[in-house]
Formats: sequence, C-alpha cells, structure tokens
Amino acid sequence: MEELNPANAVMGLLDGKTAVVFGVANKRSIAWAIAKAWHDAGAKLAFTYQGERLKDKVGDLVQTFGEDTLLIPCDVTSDEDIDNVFKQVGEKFGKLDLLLHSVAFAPKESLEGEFVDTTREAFATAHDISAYSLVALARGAAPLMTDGGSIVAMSYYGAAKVIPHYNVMGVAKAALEASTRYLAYNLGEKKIRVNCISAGPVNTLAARGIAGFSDMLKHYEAHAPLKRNVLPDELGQTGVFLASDGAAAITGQVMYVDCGYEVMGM
Ligand code: NAD
Ligand code: 0WE
Repeated sequence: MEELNPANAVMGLLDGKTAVVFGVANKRSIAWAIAKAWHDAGAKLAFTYQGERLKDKVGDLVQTFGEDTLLIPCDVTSDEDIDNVFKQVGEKFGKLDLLLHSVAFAPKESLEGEFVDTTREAFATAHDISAYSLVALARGAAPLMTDGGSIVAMSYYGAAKVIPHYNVMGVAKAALEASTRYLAYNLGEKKIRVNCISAGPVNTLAARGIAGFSDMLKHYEAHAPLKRNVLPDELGQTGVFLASDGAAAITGQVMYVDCGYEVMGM
C-alpha cells in the first residue's frame, strides 16, 4: 500500500472526493482542464459526452485516468439521459461530491446576426442547453451529495455586459448566473455550494469559428490588467479551489478568472 508510506503520500485537496464532469469534447475543452486538475488533486471522476459523435474522442482522453473510468452518454436536453447519468454515478460511487457544468450551445446563426433577430426557437434552445440544464443536473446530483457538495458552472462576461455577437448566449449566461444564485439558496441547507467561473476567452472548439475571436484574444491581452489571456490550467486551479474546503463559505458567486478584464471601465 504505497499511500501508507509517508515518503510517497501526496496529499490532494480533493482526496476521496467523487466528481461528474459534463462538457468534455476534446483536449482543449475547459472541462478537460478542470477535470485534469480535479484528478491531480485526488478526485475520482466520471465523464459524460454529448453524443455518439464524441464517444471515441472523449473515450480516448478519459482512458488516461484508467480503464474503469465511468463514461456515460448525456444530451442535456434529455431528462432520460440525465436520470441515467445519476443512476450510474450512484451505483459506481455511492455518493457524489463535485459536479462540473461546462456546456453551452446556441444555433450558429444567432451568434452571427443581430440579437434583435433572435428567433423563438434559437432563444429556447440556447436557454435549454446552456441554462436550464444546470437546474436539471443540480436536481439529479443533490440526492447523491450526502456529505454536501460543490457544483461549478462556466460562464462568460457577456452575461453582464454587451459583447457584440455573443447575443442570445449572453442572455442564457445571465439565466445561468441567476440560476446559480437560486440553486445556492435552495441547496445551501444540504451543504451543497453552487458557483460560476466566468472565464476570459479561451481558444476551444466552442470559440473557434467565432468571427473575430483572435482579435478578441488580442483585445484582452492589450486591456486586461495582467496584459495576457487566461490559461486553461489556471481555470483548472480555480476549479480545484471552488471544489475544496477552502471555498466552504463561498456559494452563489460568479468568480471572474479573466486576468482582471472585468474590472476595467475603459
Ligand atoms: P467546448 O466546445 O470544448 O465545450 C462545450 C461543450 O458543450 C462540448 O463538450 C459539447 O459537447 C457540450 N454540449 C453542447 N450541447 C450539448 C448538449 N445538448 N448536451 C450535452 N453537452 C452539450 O468549449 P468550451 O469553450 O470548453 O466551453 C465550455 C463552457 O465554457 C461553456 O459553458 C462555455 O460557454 C464556457 N466558456 C467558454 C469560454 C471560451 O472562450 N472558450 C469563455 C467563458 C466561458
Ligand atoms: O460561451 C461561449 C461560446 C459558446 C457557443 C459556441 C458556439 C459555436 C458553434 C455556443 N454555441 C455555439 N454554437 C455553434 O454553432 N464563449 C464564451 C466563447 C465565445 O463565443 C462568442 C464570444 C466568445 C468569447 C461569440 C461571440 C462573441 C464572443
């Protein structure tokens, strides 16, 4: 038993914790950075993937954590998929401590045109996938979080201020952040904390193909107090902090991890 030898013992902030991660698409996903950091801090992980299309890719990544890592399909628009995730997580882990929500989608047209032209359907889709899903996942997770827990969701500054072209996603992120506060209130008595990380721009699948994204990275570099962009590993470390007992009194918050960009007025 090498963990009994003090010479080999590496105490992790999340030793003995179990986690379920939603939103890994590939190795650039913010969810992957946070999952790796949770793993390195000692947590045992389960992953979900959106659909058959992503199964092999996510499966290959997840194998690096061991052959028996739980990998469960979950389209967050499906109540049945969500029920199945928590059934399987319950069977495998017995209890759950951590949940990462790193999922967002709006139809491409709605991020290209003007916000005023957002269709009823695009508005509903963006809110269902990007905001309501947090409520559904929190409800599924809560009965398994018998020692309390930490739920972390990814947001963006477009929730609070107008970012050209972010459009309906900004409105959905505002709903995600407000949902975080109401969930924090409902789940507080079970010692379940719910917080958002509002990340500065990161070059991921969801960001690629957004017209002007590389200019946005340059804009942050020029204007953020730290004069650079946030690194995925730094989002991972913030994820570890919010999951850890160091954040035991923090709930309902939006934590900006954006090299300080949010504080600027000009
Ligand atoms: P990503 O494309 O790697 O992750 C988005 C994930 O959402 C993918 O894994 C995708 O499969 C999943 N998803 C979409 N629709 C789904 C559905 N119906 N069911 C289940 N999963 C679904 O991109 P990312 O940048 O890592 O995005 C992760 C989160 O971070 C999102 O909430 C995004 O809004 C947020 N965020 C991103 C940035 C950025 O600049 N990249 C900045 C701040 C916040
Ligand atoms: O939350 C996001 C992006 C989420 C996203 C991305 C896509 C691209 C492909 C949601 N839906 C879709 N739909 C698709 O069809 N970010 C924080 C990254 C992002 O996206 C922007 C940004 C930033 C930053 C869009 C416009 C302006 C800025």
